[in-house]
Amino acid sequence: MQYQSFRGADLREALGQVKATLGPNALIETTRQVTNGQAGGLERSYVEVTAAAPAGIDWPFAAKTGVRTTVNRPSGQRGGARPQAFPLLGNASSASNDVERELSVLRAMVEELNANLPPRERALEILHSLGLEGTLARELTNGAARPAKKGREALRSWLIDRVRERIAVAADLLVSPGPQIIACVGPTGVGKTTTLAKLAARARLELGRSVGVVSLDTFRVGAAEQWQRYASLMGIPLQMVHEATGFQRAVRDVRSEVVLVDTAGRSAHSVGTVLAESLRNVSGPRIHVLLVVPAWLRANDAERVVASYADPALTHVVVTKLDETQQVGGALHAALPRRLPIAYLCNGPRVPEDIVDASSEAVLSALFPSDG
Ligand SMILES: Nc1nc2c(ncn2[C@@H]2O[C@H](COP(=O)(O)OP(=O)(O)OP(=O)(O)O)[C@@H](O)[C@H]2O)c(=O)[nH]1
Ligand SMILES: [Mg+2]
Repeated sequence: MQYQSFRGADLREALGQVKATLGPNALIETTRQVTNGQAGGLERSYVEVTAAAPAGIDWPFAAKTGVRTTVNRPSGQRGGARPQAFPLLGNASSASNDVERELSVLRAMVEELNANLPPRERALEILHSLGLEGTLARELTNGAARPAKKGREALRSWLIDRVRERIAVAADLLVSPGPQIIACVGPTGVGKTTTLAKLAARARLELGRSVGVVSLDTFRVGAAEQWQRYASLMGIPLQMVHEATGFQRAVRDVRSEVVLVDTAGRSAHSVGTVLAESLRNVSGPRIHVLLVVPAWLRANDAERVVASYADPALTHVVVTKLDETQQVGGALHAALPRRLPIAYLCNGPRVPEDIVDASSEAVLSALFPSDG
Protein backbone atom coordinates (compact mmCIF):
# COMPACT_ATOMS: atom_id res chain seq x y z
CA MET A 1 0.00 0.00 0.00
CA GLN A 2 1.34 3.42 -0.91
CA TYR A 3 1.26 5.88 1.97
CA GLN A 4 1.47 9.60 1.50
CA SER A 5 1.97 12.29 4.06
CA PHE A 6 -0.03 15.49 4.09
CA ARG A 7 0.67 18.60 6.06
CA GLY A 8 -1.53 21.43 7.15
CA ALA A 9 -1.45 24.25 9.63
CA ASP A 10 -3.92 22.24 11.69
CA LEU A 11 -5.61 18.84 11.59
CA ARG A 12 -8.65 20.09 9.71
CA GLU A 13 -6.47 21.45 6.90
CA ALA A 14 -4.35 18.29 6.70
CA LEU A 15 -7.44 16.05 6.62
CA GLY A 16 -8.95 18.28 3.94
CA GLN A 17 -5.93 17.55 1.77
CA VAL A 18 -6.15 13.85 2.44
CA LYS A 19 -9.77 13.85 1.36
CA ALA A 20 -9.10 15.98 -1.72
CA THR A 21 -6.26 13.72 -2.84
CA LEU A 22 -7.26 10.23 -1.76
CA GLY A 23 -10.98 10.55 -1.42
CA PRO A 24 -13.46 10.07 1.40
CA ASN A 25 -12.43 6.45 2.00
CA ALA A 26 -8.76 7.25 2.57
CA LEU A 27 -7.08 5.17 5.26
CA ILE A 28 -5.49 7.31 7.97
CA GLU A 29 -2.40 5.68 9.43
CA THR A 30 -0.85 8.31 11.68
CA THR A 31 -1.28 11.90 12.71
CA ARG A 32 1.35 13.92 14.47
CA GLN A 33 2.08 17.45 15.50
CA VAL A 34 5.47 18.56 14.18
CA THR A 35 7.03 21.44 15.99
CA ASN A 36 10.14 21.74 13.85
CA GLY A 37 9.03 23.87 10.94
CA GLN A 38 12.28 23.84 9.00
CA ALA A 39 11.45 20.93 6.74
CA GLY A 40 7.90 21.89 5.94
CA GLY A 41 8.30 25.64 5.99
CA LEU A 42 4.84 26.02 7.52
CA GLU A 43 5.83 28.45 10.23
CA ARG A 44 6.84 26.87 13.51
CA SER A 45 4.50 23.94 13.78
CA TYR A 46 2.24 21.89 11.55
CA VAL A 47 0.19 18.72 11.55
CA GLU A 48 1.27 15.77 9.46
CA VAL A 49 -1.17 13.01 8.49
CA THR A 50 -0.03 9.80 6.79
CA ALA A 51 -2.72 8.19 4.67
CA ALA A 52 -3.26 5.83 1.77
CA ALA A 53 -5.99 5.30 -0.76
CA PRO A 54 -8.08 2.22 0.08
CA ALA A 55 -7.28 -0.79 -2.06
CA GLY A 56 -9.12 -0.89 -5.37
CA ILE A 57 -10.32 2.70 -5.23
CA ASP A 58 -8.71 5.26 -7.52
CA TRP A 59 -9.54 8.76 -6.39
CA PRO A 60 -9.38 10.93 -9.46
CA PHE A 61 -8.41 14.31 -8.03
CA ALA A 62 -4.95 15.42 -6.94
CA ALA A 63 -4.32 17.92 -4.15
CA LYS A 64 -3.58 21.38 -5.42
CA THR A 65 -2.41 22.94 -2.19
CA GLY A 66 -0.22 22.23 0.79
CA VAL A 67 2.80 20.01 1.20
CA ARG A 68 2.58 16.36 0.22
CA THR A 69 5.23 13.68 0.18
CA THR A 70 4.96 10.05 -0.85
CA VAL A 71 6.21 7.20 1.32
CA ASN A 72 6.35 3.74 -0.21
CA ARG A 73 5.87 1.31 2.60
CA PRO A 74 5.83 -2.35 1.64
CA SER A 75 3.83 -4.42 4.10
CA GLY A 76 5.88 -5.79 6.99
CA GLN A 77 8.62 -3.20 6.52
CA ARG A 78 8.52 -2.02 10.11
CA GLY A 79 9.75 -4.17 12.98
CA GLY A 80 6.92 -3.50 15.43
CA ALA A 81 3.19 -3.71 15.03
CA ARG A 82 1.93 -1.06 12.66
CA PRO A 83 -0.86 1.19 13.83
CA GLN A 84 -4.15 0.18 12.32
CA ALA A 85 -5.25 2.34 9.43
CA PHE A 86 -8.80 3.72 9.51
CA PRO A 87 -10.79 5.18 6.66
CA LEU A 88 -11.18 8.94 6.79
CA LEU A 89 -14.72 8.89 5.49
CA GLY A 90 -16.43 5.55 5.19
CA ASN A 91 -19.15 4.26 2.92
CA ALA A 92 -22.46 5.62 4.20
CA SER A 93 -23.99 2.16 3.98
CA SER A 94 -21.46 0.68 6.41
CA ALA A 95 -22.19 1.45 10.05
CA SER A 96 -18.91 -0.03 11.25
CA ASN A 97 -16.95 2.11 8.80
CA ASP A 98 -18.77 5.14 10.14
CA VAL A 99 -17.83 4.26 13.71
CA GLU A 100 -14.22 3.61 12.75
CA ARG A 101 -14.07 6.88 10.88
CA GLU A 102 -15.50 8.79 13.85
CA LEU A 103 -13.03 7.07 16.18
CA SER A 104 -10.09 7.77 13.93
CA VAL A 105 -10.91 11.44 13.59
CA LEU A 106 -11.64 11.75 17.30
CA ARG A 107 -8.38 10.04 18.21
CA ALA A 108 -6.46 12.29 15.85
CA MET A 109 -8.10 15.37 17.32
CA VAL A 110 -7.39 14.30 20.90
CA GLU A 111 -3.76 13.62 19.98
CA GLU A 112 -3.50 17.00 18.36
CA LEU A 113 -5.06 18.70 21.36
CA ASN A 114 -2.77 16.84 23.78
CA ALA A 115 0.33 17.63 21.74
CA ASN A 116 -0.52 21.28 22.13
CA LEU A 117 -1.02 21.09 25.90
CA PRO A 118 1.63 22.51 28.22
CA PRO A 119 4.00 19.75 29.49
CA ARG A 120 2.46 19.50 32.97
CA GLU A 121 -1.02 19.22 31.48
CA ARG A 122 0.17 16.39 29.23
CA ALA A 123 1.45 14.54 32.28
CA LEU A 124 -1.82 15.14 34.13
CA GLU A 125 -3.77 13.89 31.13
CA ILE A 126 -1.83 10.59 31.24
CA LEU A 127 -2.47 10.17 34.98
CA HIS A 128 -6.15 11.08 34.65
CA SER A 129 -6.57 8.41 31.98
CA LEU A 130 -5.28 5.89 34.57
CA GLY A 131 -7.66 7.10 37.29
CA LEU A 132 -5.11 9.10 39.31
CA GLU A 133 -6.50 12.52 40.14
CA GLY A 134 -6.50 15.61 42.32
CA THR A 135 -3.68 16.49 44.69
CA LEU A 136 -1.97 13.14 44.20
CA ALA A 137 -1.83 13.59 40.42
CA ARG A 138 -0.58 17.17 40.79
CA GLU A 139 2.17 16.06 43.18
CA LEU A 140 3.24 13.28 40.83
CA THR A 141 3.56 15.67 37.90
CA ASN A 142 5.85 18.16 39.63
CA GLY A 143 8.91 18.47 37.41
CA ALA A 144 7.24 16.92 34.34
CA ALA A 145 8.30 19.71 31.99
CA ARG A 146 11.70 18.30 31.13
CA PRO A 147 10.68 14.67 30.36
CA ALA A 148 7.62 15.95 28.49
CA LYS A 149 9.90 17.69 26.00
CA LYS A 150 11.37 14.31 25.07
CA GLY A 151 8.01 12.95 23.92
CA ARG A 152 5.10 10.95 25.25
CA GLU A 153 7.01 7.70 25.88
CA ALA A 154 9.72 9.48 27.88
CA LEU A 155 7.03 11.28 29.86
CA ARG A 156 5.22 8.01 30.53
CA SER A 157 8.30 6.22 31.82
CA TRP A 158 9.19 9.24 33.96
CA LEU A 159 5.69 9.05 35.47
CA ILE A 160 6.11 5.32 36.12
CA ASP A 161 9.23 6.15 38.15
CA ARG A 162 7.40 8.88 40.06
CA VAL A 163 4.55 6.52 40.95
CA ARG A 164 7.05 3.79 41.90
CA GLU A 165 8.54 6.17 44.46
CA ARG A 166 5.09 6.64 46.02
CA ILE A 167 4.14 2.97 46.29
CA ALA A 168 4.72 1.27 49.63
CA VAL A 169 4.26 -2.49 49.80
CA ALA A 170 4.35 -4.95 52.69
CA ALA A 171 5.88 -8.39 52.74
CA ASP A 172 3.44 -11.26 53.25
CA LEU A 173 2.06 -10.75 56.76
CA LEU A 174 1.49 -14.47 57.20
CA VAL A 175 5.17 -15.39 57.17
CA SER A 176 6.23 -13.22 60.08
CA PRO A 177 6.49 -15.39 63.18
CA GLY A 178 4.55 -14.94 66.40
CA PRO A 179 0.91 -14.35 67.23
CA GLN A 180 -0.99 -11.87 65.11
CA ILE A 181 -4.46 -10.64 64.35
CA ILE A 182 -5.33 -9.69 60.79
CA ALA A 183 -8.65 -7.86 60.40
CA CYS A 184 -10.27 -6.86 57.13
CA VAL A 185 -12.51 -3.81 56.89
CA GLY A 186 -14.10 -2.08 53.92
CA PRO A 187 -17.33 -1.28 52.13
CA THR A 188 -20.00 -3.87 51.35
CA GLY A 189 -19.19 -6.63 48.89
CA VAL A 190 -15.59 -5.63 48.17
CA GLY A 191 -14.17 -9.06 48.94
CA LYS A 192 -13.27 -8.96 52.66
CA THR A 193 -14.48 -12.47 53.43
CA THR A 194 -13.05 -13.91 50.22
CA THR A 195 -9.65 -12.29 50.88
CA LEU A 196 -9.58 -13.66 54.43
CA ALA A 197 -10.50 -17.11 53.14
CA LYS A 198 -7.58 -16.90 50.69
CA LEU A 199 -5.26 -15.86 53.54
CA ALA A 200 -6.59 -18.65 55.76
CA ALA A 201 -5.93 -21.23 53.06
CA ARG A 202 -2.43 -19.89 52.41
CA ALA A 203 -1.53 -19.79 56.10
CA ARG A 204 -2.98 -23.19 56.88
CA LEU A 205 -2.29 -25.20 53.74
CA GLU A 206 0.84 -23.58 52.29
CA LEU A 207 2.63 -22.34 55.40
CA GLY A 208 1.30 -24.90 57.86
CA ARG A 209 0.47 -22.26 60.48
CA SER A 210 -2.24 -22.54 63.09
CA VAL A 211 -5.07 -20.32 61.87
CA GLY A 212 -8.45 -19.41 63.31
CA VAL A 213 -11.23 -17.08 62.23
CA VAL A 214 -13.26 -14.71 64.38
CA SER A 215 -16.12 -13.14 62.49
CA LEU A 216 -17.78 -9.98 63.72
CA ASP A 217 -20.16 -10.15 60.78
CA THR A 218 -23.37 -11.47 62.21
CA PHE A 219 -25.26 -8.80 60.28
CA ARG A 220 -25.40 -10.08 56.72
CA VAL A 221 -27.74 -12.95 55.94
CA GLY A 222 -25.64 -15.97 55.08
CA ALA A 223 -22.39 -14.58 56.51
CA ALA A 224 -22.16 -17.29 59.19
CA GLU A 225 -22.89 -20.07 56.68
CA GLN A 226 -20.23 -18.67 54.31
CA TRP A 227 -17.58 -18.97 57.03
CA GLN A 228 -18.81 -22.31 58.31
CA ARG A 229 -18.31 -23.71 54.82
CA TYR A 230 -14.78 -22.31 54.46
CA ALA A 231 -13.81 -23.33 58.01
CA SER A 232 -14.93 -26.91 57.59
CA LEU A 233 -13.26 -27.21 54.16
CA MET A 234 -9.94 -25.99 55.60
CA GLY A 235 -10.31 -27.60 58.99
CA ILE A 236 -9.85 -24.39 60.96
CA PRO A 237 -11.64 -23.13 64.10
CA LEU A 238 -14.30 -20.44 63.74
CA GLN A 239 -15.99 -18.17 66.26
CA MET A 240 -18.92 -15.89 65.42
CA VAL A 241 -19.03 -12.86 67.74
CA HIS A 242 -22.11 -10.70 68.21
CA GLU A 243 -20.64 -7.95 70.42
CA ALA A 244 -17.24 -6.54 71.22
CA THR A 245 -17.44 -7.99 74.71
CA GLY A 246 -17.19 -11.52 73.31
CA PHE A 247 -14.15 -10.82 71.15
CA GLN A 248 -11.29 -11.55 73.55
CA ARG A 249 -12.83 -14.80 74.59
CA ALA A 250 -13.33 -15.79 70.94
CA VAL A 251 -9.67 -15.01 70.17
CA ARG A 252 -8.67 -17.23 73.10
CA ASP A 253 -11.05 -19.97 72.02
CA VAL A 254 -9.72 -20.34 68.50
CA ARG A 255 -6.27 -21.02 70.05
CA SER A 256 -4.41 -19.98 66.93
CA GLU A 257 -1.24 -18.08 66.18
CA VAL A 258 -2.83 -16.28 63.25
CA VAL A 259 -6.33 -14.98 63.97
CA LEU A 260 -8.22 -13.64 60.97
CA VAL A 261 -11.02 -11.22 61.81
CA ASP A 262 -13.88 -10.59 59.42
CA THR A 263 -16.16 -7.57 59.71
CA ALA A 264 -19.50 -6.56 58.23
CA GLY A 265 -19.56 -4.25 55.24
CA ARG A 266 -21.76 -1.70 56.92
CA SER A 267 -21.16 1.93 57.79
CA ALA A 268 -17.51 2.49 58.53
CA HIS A 269 -18.43 4.16 61.79
CA SER A 270 -20.32 1.22 63.28
CA VAL A 271 -17.80 -1.34 62.01
CA GLY A 272 -14.91 0.76 63.29
CA THR A 273 -16.51 1.13 66.67
CA VAL A 274 -17.11 -2.60 67.18
CA LEU A 275 -13.65 -3.51 65.91
CA ALA A 276 -11.93 -0.74 67.88
CA GLU A 277 -13.69 -1.83 71.06
CA SER A 278 -12.86 -5.43 70.31
CA LEU A 279 -9.17 -4.76 69.80
CA ARG A 280 -8.79 -2.22 72.62
CA ASN A 281 -7.98 -4.70 75.32
CA VAL A 282 -6.04 -7.13 73.21
CA SER A 283 -2.41 -7.28 74.21
CA GLY A 284 0.18 -9.65 72.86
CA PRO A 285 -0.57 -10.36 69.21
CA ARG A 286 0.51 -7.88 66.56
CA ILE A 287 -2.56 -6.25 65.06
CA HIS A 288 -2.99 -5.53 61.35
CA VAL A 289 -6.06 -3.74 60.01
CA LEU A 290 -6.40 -4.19 56.26
CA LEU A 291 -8.65 -1.90 54.24
CA VAL A 292 -10.07 -3.84 51.31
CA VAL A 293 -10.95 -1.83 48.19
CA PRO A 294 -12.03 -2.97 44.74
CA ALA A 295 -9.72 -1.99 41.88
CA TRP A 296 -12.47 -0.06 40.10
CA LEU A 297 -13.11 2.36 42.98
CA ARG A 298 -12.90 6.02 41.93
CA ALA A 299 -10.30 8.31 43.44
CA ASN A 300 -12.53 10.47 45.59
CA ASP A 301 -14.49 7.46 46.87
CA ALA A 302 -11.24 5.70 47.78
CA GLU A 303 -10.03 8.74 49.73
CA ARG A 304 -13.40 9.09 51.44
CA VAL A 305 -13.36 5.42 52.47
CA VAL A 306 -9.84 5.71 53.92
CA ALA A 307 -10.81 8.82 55.87
CA SER A 308 -13.87 7.07 57.30
CA TYR A 309 -11.85 4.26 58.89
CA ALA A 310 -9.96 6.19 61.54
CA ASP A 311 -10.25 3.92 64.58
CA PRO A 312 -8.75 1.38 64.61
CA ALA A 313 -6.00 2.88 62.47
CA LEU A 314 -5.56 1.21 59.10
CA THR A 315 -2.21 -0.48 58.64
CA HIS A 316 -2.45 -1.88 55.09
CA VAL A 317 -4.50 -1.86 51.90
CA VAL A 318 -5.67 -4.84 49.85
CA VAL A 319 -6.82 -4.22 46.27
CA THR A 320 -9.35 -6.78 45.02
CA LYS A 321 -11.17 -7.36 41.73
CA LEU A 322 -8.22 -6.42 39.55
CA ASP A 323 -9.76 -8.76 37.00
CA GLU A 324 -12.78 -6.49 36.70
CA THR A 325 -11.17 -3.29 35.43
CA GLN A 326 -8.35 -1.84 33.36
CA GLN A 327 -8.27 1.41 35.30
CA VAL A 328 -6.95 0.92 38.83
CA GLY A 329 -5.60 4.39 39.62
CA GLY A 330 -8.70 5.39 41.59
CA ALA A 331 -8.31 2.51 44.05
CA LEU A 332 -4.66 3.42 44.60
CA HIS A 333 -5.90 6.64 46.18
CA ALA A 334 -6.62 4.43 49.19
CA ALA A 335 -2.88 3.83 49.58
CA LEU A 336 -0.67 6.34 47.80
CA PRO A 337 -1.65 9.69 49.37
CA ARG A 338 -0.96 8.42 52.91
CA ARG A 339 1.70 5.96 51.81
CA LEU A 340 -0.24 3.10 53.35
CA PRO A 341 1.51 -0.13 52.37
CA ILE A 342 -0.34 -2.38 49.96
CA ALA A 343 -0.23 -5.95 51.24
CA TYR A 344 -2.07 -8.10 48.70
CA LEU A 345 -3.59 -7.93 45.23
CA CYS A 346 -6.57 -10.11 44.32
CA ASN A 347 -7.39 -10.81 40.71
CA GLY A 348 -10.37 -13.13 40.88
CA PRO A 349 -12.85 -14.79 43.25
CA ARG A 350 -11.18 -18.20 43.45
CA VAL A 351 -10.03 -19.36 46.88
CA PRO A 352 -7.12 -19.73 47.36
CA GLU A 353 -5.56 -19.06 43.92
CA ASP A 354 -6.50 -15.49 43.12
CA ILE A 355 -4.23 -13.56 45.47
CA VAL A 356 -0.63 -12.39 45.18
CA ASP A 357 1.70 -10.46 47.47
CA ALA A 358 1.79 -6.85 46.44
CA SER A 359 5.03 -5.68 44.83
CA SER A 360 5.80 -2.32 43.27
CA GLU A 361 6.14 -3.94 39.87
CA ALA A 362 2.82 -5.80 40.17
CA VAL A 363 1.06 -2.57 41.17
CA LEU A 364 2.73 -0.65 38.33
CA SER A 365 1.85 -3.22 35.72
CA ALA A 366 -1.79 -3.13 36.85
CA LEU A 367 -1.76 0.66 36.78
CA PHE A 368 0.00 1.17 33.45
CA PRO A 369 -1.49 -1.36 31.01
CA SER A 370 1.11 -2.19 28.38
CA ASP A 371 -0.96 -0.85 25.50
CA GLY A 372 -1.57 2.48 27.24
N1 LIG B 1 -13.98 -10.93 40.19
C1 LIG B 1 -13.65 -10.95 41.47
N2 LIG B 1 -14.58 -11.21 42.39
C2 LIG B 1 -14.23 -11.22 43.68
C3 LIG B 1 -12.92 -10.95 44.10
N3 LIG B 1 -12.89 -11.02 45.46
C4 LIG B 1 -14.15 -11.33 45.85
N4 LIG B 1 -14.96 -11.46 44.78
C5 LIG B 1 -16.40 -11.76 44.74
O1 LIG B 1 -17.09 -10.62 45.25
C6 LIG B 1 -18.28 -11.03 45.92
C7 LIG B 1 -18.28 -10.45 47.34
O2 LIG B 1 -17.21 -11.04 48.04
P1 LIG B 1 -17.20 -11.13 49.63
O3 LIG B 1 -15.89 -11.69 50.02
O4 LIG B 1 -18.42 -11.79 50.15
O5 LIG B 1 -17.26 -9.58 49.96
P2 LIG B 1 -17.40 -8.92 51.42
O6 LIG B 1 -16.63 -7.65 51.38
O7 LIG B 1 -17.06 -9.89 52.46
O8 LIG B 1 -18.96 -8.61 51.40
P3 LIG B 1 -19.86 -8.20 52.70
O9 LIG B 1 -19.45 -9.08 53.82
O10 LIG B 1 -21.26 -8.44 52.24
O11 LIG B 1 -19.58 -6.75 52.94
C8 LIG B 1 -18.28 -12.54 45.91
O12 LIG B 1 -19.07 -12.97 44.82
C9 LIG B 1 -16.82 -12.90 45.65
O13 LIG B 1 -16.66 -14.16 44.99
C10 LIG B 1 -11.92 -10.64 43.10
O14 LIG B 1 -10.75 -10.38 43.35
N5 LIG B 1 -12.35 -10.67 41.80
MG1 LIG C 1 -18.15 -10.59 54.10
